[in-house]
Amino acid sequence: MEKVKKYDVIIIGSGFAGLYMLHKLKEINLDAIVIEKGSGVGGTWFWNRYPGARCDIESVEYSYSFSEDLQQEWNWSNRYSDQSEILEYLNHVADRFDLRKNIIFNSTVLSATYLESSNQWEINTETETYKSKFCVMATGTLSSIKQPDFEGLDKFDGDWYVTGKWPHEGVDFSEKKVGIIGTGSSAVQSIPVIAKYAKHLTVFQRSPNYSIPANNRPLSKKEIKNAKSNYSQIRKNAKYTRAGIGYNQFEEKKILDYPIDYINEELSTRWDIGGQEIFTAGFTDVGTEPKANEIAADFVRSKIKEIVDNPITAELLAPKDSIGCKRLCADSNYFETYNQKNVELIDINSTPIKSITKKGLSTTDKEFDFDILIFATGFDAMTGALLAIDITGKNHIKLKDKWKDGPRSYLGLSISDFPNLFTVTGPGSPSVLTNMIVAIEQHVEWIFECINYLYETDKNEIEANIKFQNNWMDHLEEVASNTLRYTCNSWYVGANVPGKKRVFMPYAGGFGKYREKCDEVAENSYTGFVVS
Ligand code: N01
Repeated sequence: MEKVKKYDVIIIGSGFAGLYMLHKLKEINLDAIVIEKGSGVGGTWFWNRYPGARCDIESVEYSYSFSEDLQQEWNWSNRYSDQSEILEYLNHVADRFDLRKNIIFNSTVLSATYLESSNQWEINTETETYKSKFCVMATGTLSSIKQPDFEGLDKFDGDWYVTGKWPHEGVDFSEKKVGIIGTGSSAVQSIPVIAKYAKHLTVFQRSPNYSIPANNRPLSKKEIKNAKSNYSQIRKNAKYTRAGIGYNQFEEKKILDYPIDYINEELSTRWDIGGQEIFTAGFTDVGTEPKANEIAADFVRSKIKEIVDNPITAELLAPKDSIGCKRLCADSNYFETYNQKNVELIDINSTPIKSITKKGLSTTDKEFDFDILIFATGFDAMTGALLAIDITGKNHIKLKDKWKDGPRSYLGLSISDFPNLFTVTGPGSPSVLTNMIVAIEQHVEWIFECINYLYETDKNEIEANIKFQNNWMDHLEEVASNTLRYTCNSWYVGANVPGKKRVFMPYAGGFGKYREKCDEVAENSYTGFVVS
């Protein structure tokens, strides 16, 4: 019988979170490994290779802060770098910090079971069994794709792709008739690029999305030099802002306190600078006050109508719900693309998709022929990747049962009945409402300190105290219910996955405050946790 491999810590996933967690644990010489499904590092940036994929937080900020040498030696080419450059950066990090030898690639974790008799996690992949004292889920928040389940897909004669699992070799669209379903961030980024090459592109839209121009451009030498000499201040600011962004401090102004001319001028300036984080940083009440929100929403709707030539198309592309309720998109010529002769928009509310056919797709109105179909239909966000693993805690409790009415955790870091299991940017933490890299670093450092504390104090187990967990969940719900994000059918509340319980999953109280809370918990010997 093959010997079970034993470690101090097993990390699942080698994206931004898993790589940094591994690096930290190596610092204190713990025996740690990462188990990774893909053949390379990168997580979301390994899989999401669709045309046009790039970050929507400026690269200078969407990068690790933990190593001064790393931030001084790495040069970002663009304001918002594309997927290939971010992946190159993560490969550089893996090599520079000598992480690869502790990563097991091409290995999917199927189950994780807590063995109470030995205080160990048993991790099973398709072929191996591992054991460890601690298990860190660095599985990502938008990493579990919604598998397309359209009727008739198996009969389609052409090629089809999912944006979140794009082929490494790329896709040739030239002379092809292409159909794309979905108009979220992935579609908004890919549509302009596909439209450049395809003979014809048909976009099937269920709900329009607000999008702000990214105004992406190469960074000048001066800007790079400036960022490098100010990194310590930028990073320091980012740690205590609402969204983990250091450059663009939120203005403490309220739309409802200003005349419309001033508001339009302010929003125009921000629209011209570009970037969803710049646009939203102008006024504080857009996310909470329906009247303020309507003014900002109206501004964007009028921009869409200015850009799009065909008034019927423009009307369809202009969202009617509140702005920022779903995550804002950042685009490069998204709305402009609908002025191209080879691009057409189909509203599938008025003419729903009946099925995928042998030749393409059929709506209640028409038959479409396609060579290629693309599904930009999103993710089972925040819980999908965790629940894809059969996780069993104390007393044989399954995470999928414990979370059947929505995820519950303490601080998005730990779950009662699941000792020594940590979730990086898990549901219950600010996570997807922040600059993910700043949120990841904060969690990794907190988990690192916690594990270190347990070793130093000779403790075996830590898990969330159920009372504190319940209080945290009540607080999360209360904070979220005071925001407009609470009100719409977004992936923040799981509304995009049929059958998923509607629960607001990330913590909306702001990153700075959340960090202070986590620090306070650690400083007080982990209040709210059962340490034994
Ligand atoms: O997914 P989405 P995404 N029939 O869920 C439609 C991050 N991200 O991959 O809105 C027809 O936003 C669905 O319609 P509706 C970012 O946080 C970041 O685009 O449910 N349509 C929607 O239009 C983002 O928010 C970047 O009515 C169906 C679309 O598919 C998150 O990932 C880039 C359908 C899905 O949009 C998710 O973005 C990309 C169906 N059965 C992603 N099912 C950056 O810029 C779904 N849709 C860094």
